[in-house]
Amino acid sequence: ESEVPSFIASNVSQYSCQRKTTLNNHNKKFTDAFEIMAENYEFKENEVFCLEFLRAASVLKFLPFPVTRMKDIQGLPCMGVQVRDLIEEIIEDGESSRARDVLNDERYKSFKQFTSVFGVGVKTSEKWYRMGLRTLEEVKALKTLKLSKMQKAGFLYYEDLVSCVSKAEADAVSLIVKKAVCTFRPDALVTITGGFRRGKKIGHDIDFLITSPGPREDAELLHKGLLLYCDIIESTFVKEQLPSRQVDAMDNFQKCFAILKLYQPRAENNSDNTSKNFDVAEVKDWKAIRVDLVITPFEQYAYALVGWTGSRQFGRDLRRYATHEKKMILDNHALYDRRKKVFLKAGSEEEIFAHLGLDYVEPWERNA
Ligand code: DCP
Ligand code: MG
Repeated sequence: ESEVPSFIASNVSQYSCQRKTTLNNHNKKFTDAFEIMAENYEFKENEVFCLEFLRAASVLKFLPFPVTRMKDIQGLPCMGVQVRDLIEEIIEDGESSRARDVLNDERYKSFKQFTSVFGVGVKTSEKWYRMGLRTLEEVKALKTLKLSKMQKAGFLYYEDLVSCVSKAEADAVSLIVKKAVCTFRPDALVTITGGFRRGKKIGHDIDFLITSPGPREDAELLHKGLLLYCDIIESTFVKEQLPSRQVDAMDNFQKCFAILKLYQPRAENNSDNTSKNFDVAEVKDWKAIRVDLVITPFEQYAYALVGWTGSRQFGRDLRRYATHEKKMILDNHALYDRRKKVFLKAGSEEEIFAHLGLDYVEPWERNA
């Protein structure tokens, strides 16, 4: 007799692409703890344990009620021993000592700081940590340290980039990007993807998908104007190539990890700037914003849209579902049916779900 009578735990799919997960999370205190555990395992490059906690978090995000007793999770998928222990602890003590230990762990704290810099991932963090570095101050002070162009930009605009992007800022940037793209490609289609497409009110970056009908891909598009930092990755997609089987593989679209200079009126939100900067004339009237621009051929647009809308966990489960339940291979470019040995074309997200035999899941229900 759970709070929601119609809810049957054993009917919950292990795949988040068969669940509808909105942003209305009734179990945040559990999922926050799981995500801390997952991140710690990610820093240790323990993918199996990392995914175990991410899958469990995703199941609890979907639950239509808050978990208050162990009985509430009976019959649910992805509830391994580690996960159940953590849930039990949080039910009993209101918080998890294991998650708290992670938050206080020296290595975790250093990796958390290091990876907060644009261009710094687990590999670089590992290297810095082994060198004895523990804080960003120590990294910055070590003048002999060789930084990539991306990392230099990451440090230069650090404060702006760690303060998240708001929906209003995303909308403002969207107008700018659309205007810029349409000046030389009037028929281009520019779509916000990522968290903002799923209805999130804040994000760490803004993701855009750009395509235009017709055969020509626009290499020009990314090679101009308005960017503070831009790292252009050229397309490496080869026609007829099979979708990648790697779970978290990068796609091969031409893309640009950029930092955009968003001018904004010096309003109240710049007040902390004023207090640090006594020279009022110097007050900065712009904010650095992380933007990902992805250029896709028109016929791959629907696949790219599903992939870049995420969530990351939703995407992982779609691919896992395709592989294990349908003998198909899915990536951000295509869907390949291994039995029929054909590529399945799709002009919309709905068609992709239909090819996979899945009920359509709206973008705002993909917050797995
Ligand atoms: N993605 C992808 N391939 C990549 C990078 C990302 O398919 N190489 C997908 C998974 C993500 C989505 O694109 O769900 C957007 O990536 P983000 O890291 O920007 O994630 P979100 O937009 O979901 O979150 P945030 O609010 O942190 O930006
Ligand atoms: Mg994003």
